[in-house]
Amino acid sequence: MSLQFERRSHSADQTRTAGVLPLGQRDLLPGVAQAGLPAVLHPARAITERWTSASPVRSSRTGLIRHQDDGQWLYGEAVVPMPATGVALQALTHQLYADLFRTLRAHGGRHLLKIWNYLPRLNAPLDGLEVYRHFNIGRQQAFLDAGAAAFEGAPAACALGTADGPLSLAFLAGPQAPRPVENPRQTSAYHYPADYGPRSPTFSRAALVALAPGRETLFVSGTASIVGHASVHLGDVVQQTQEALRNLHAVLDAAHAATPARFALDQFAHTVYVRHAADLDAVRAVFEQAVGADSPAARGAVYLLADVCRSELLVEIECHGE
Ligand code: 3EB
Repeated sequence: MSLQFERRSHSADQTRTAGVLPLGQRDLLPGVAQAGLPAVLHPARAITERWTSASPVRSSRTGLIRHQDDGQWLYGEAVVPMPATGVALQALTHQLYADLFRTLRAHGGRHLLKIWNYLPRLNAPLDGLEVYRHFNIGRQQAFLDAGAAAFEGAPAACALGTADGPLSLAFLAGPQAPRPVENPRQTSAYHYPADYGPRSPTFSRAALVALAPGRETLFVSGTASIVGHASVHLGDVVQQTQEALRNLHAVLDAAHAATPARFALDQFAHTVYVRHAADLDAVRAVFEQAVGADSPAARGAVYLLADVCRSELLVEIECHGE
């Protein structure tokens, strides 16, 4: 059975669609960060994103995770209040990911494909350590406890910051382990030196999976202006966007070494995270120049207002496509 992605922009009152229960859905609103999701900067409309399945979907709950399952594909999500201390944030992150892995085991050992993480005040210090670094401690420990691949073979992911509100995550899992893809221009995130935090992030640069027989899909993690493990083009949002695009091209090249499928960035569904709303036009101009202003990628791209995992990074792009 196949899994489909669709993205629609509409006026905010048209959010609910009658009929099929989607495997997963999220509603993004212009100007308002809600339910732990970043606000839409462009297009200035509400956006509904849905993962739909051809099979009937069952909803259930495991600990903090609400999930929908069609027997093959599984979409889970959690929205929880942000803890007030670093220790509590580590413990909550650990609990969320422990419940996530419990969900996968309870469904016959499903495999993570892609995870979306959103944390309030991502770059702010909390009890002497950045919020994102506390999160990485809890996340990595849960991967290790679950015997899940915390290093080579970790799923694709992104982790972004909202101004305030709850912490949220969502994930997609499937029947087979995806093939991880790394980027030769970038140090694997799970091998970042300790300067970036006591525990490394647990994600691969991309994950390759067949969402239908013979239909290979590439989930690309949040991709920023990092070369090796260093942030580059500090203070220059145009060059950071160009560098992120070079990294995306490098990830696709690396994927091509692992599959006969051929991916094209101008056909992918992109989410572009912009730290400062004032940078939207500059980022968009670079992105549209790179993929072609009339391409499906340019016409379908959604720009969200979000903090990126390192305070010096101004832009991050995630995408998927077949
Ligand atoms: C980076 O390459 C930028 O912690 O799950 C990108 C994608 C980033 C995923 C994560 C972080 C994460 O390190 C930040």
